[in-house]
Amino acid sequence: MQLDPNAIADYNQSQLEGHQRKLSYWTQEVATAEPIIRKLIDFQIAIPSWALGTGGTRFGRFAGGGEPRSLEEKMADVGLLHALNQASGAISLHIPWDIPTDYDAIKGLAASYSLAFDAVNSNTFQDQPEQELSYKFGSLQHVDAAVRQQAIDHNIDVIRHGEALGSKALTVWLSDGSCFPGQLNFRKAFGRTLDSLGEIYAALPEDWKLFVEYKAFEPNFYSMTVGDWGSSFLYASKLGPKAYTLVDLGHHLPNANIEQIVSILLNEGKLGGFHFNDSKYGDDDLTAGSIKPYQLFLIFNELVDGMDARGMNHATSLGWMIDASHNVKDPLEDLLQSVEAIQLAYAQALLVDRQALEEAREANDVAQAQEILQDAFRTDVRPLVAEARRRAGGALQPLALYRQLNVRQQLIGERGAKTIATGL
Ligand code: RM4
Ligand code: MN
Ligand code: MN
Repeated sequence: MQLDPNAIADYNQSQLEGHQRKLSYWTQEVATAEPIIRKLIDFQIAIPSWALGTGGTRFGRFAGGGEPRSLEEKMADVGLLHALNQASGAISLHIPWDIPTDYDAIKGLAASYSLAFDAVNSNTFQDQPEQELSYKFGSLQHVDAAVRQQAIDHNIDVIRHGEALGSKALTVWLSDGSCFPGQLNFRKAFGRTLDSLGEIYAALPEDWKLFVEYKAFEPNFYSMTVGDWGSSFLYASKLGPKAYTLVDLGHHLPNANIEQIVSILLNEGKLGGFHFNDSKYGDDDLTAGSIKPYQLFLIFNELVDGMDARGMNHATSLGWMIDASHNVKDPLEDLLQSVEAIQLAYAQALLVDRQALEEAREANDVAQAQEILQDAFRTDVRPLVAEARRRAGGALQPLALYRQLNVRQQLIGERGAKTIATGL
């Protein structure tokens, strides 16, 4: 379905007075309001194709209605999100869940929704029905060279799909590792993985990036071959300048200081991409900012600081993506909430008085340094984010309008009440 183009304008008109009242404080009192709004307008967060259906756990999956049945319908869903918030202007495809059959038609469809193709993702963590060799004991690390070759070939195939669509990056997330002590020779597993990644790297087009995503545990529970930022950084450094580390917020051990990790990787020029989600325990894949919004802000604080220190463009230098797949909410509502949470954290980070913060640090004024950060975090920046959306042509309150328009009901009418999206 396409949104009625007048629906957003009519809705915004009905909300305008209240919005302007809240915004007037910003436009009258805060000198940085305008540049922050402009940065927010530029900042786009890619939507992964696998987040458009209801997720599940290994105990079950309770599909919602009107889930997209094809790549075309997944793109239509991202098109809806982008029409509502003007901040979800890219889709990230997972191969083989989303293999395009007609590239031109898919590219045309993307253009009609103003969507770009973000990083493409390979999948060697599942066996596919027609696949010859199994990944049960790993893919790029496998003891059998034929399995490694099959996984390498798959990744190169994913690059070719991405090239045809205009993607500029390949994300490799490996489930490789071991479940029991003694199962794996760590040194050999690292070496084989590095060699395999090297072959994939060699097949990258000149202007592409390779993102090496790490994860501390699951599905392997004793060791993960790309288990932390240190090993990802090592692979990326050994591979070369087109290889970067990708940070997925849910892929750390509890209480890890992710903001410090981000700061160091950025400073080394090796942070490439980001997967946003939130968690209480592990890779929970909950809505960004739903559990630890202060942590999300602290991460953005380091991102803004580190990108500015290197003169990087906030919107285009790194790959920004949501990677969440929760079980109980309408996926589109969830994604609208995630994008908003990310924008709020970004806007708050832009508010931080960096000069005052540095002065407090140099003076060892710990309380003042904390005050400066918390002052930004406790500021209600929702009017700024809403204004950025309005100026870009989106809805002042995307979730409220989504509900008012009964979008889910319309999707169920179009697609049926019992549809299941490919993906997790
Ligand atoms: C993994 C990881 C990857 C994602 C898959 C679906 O846990 O986060 O980024 O592609 O899930
Ligand atoms: Mn991820
Ligand atoms: Mn994950």
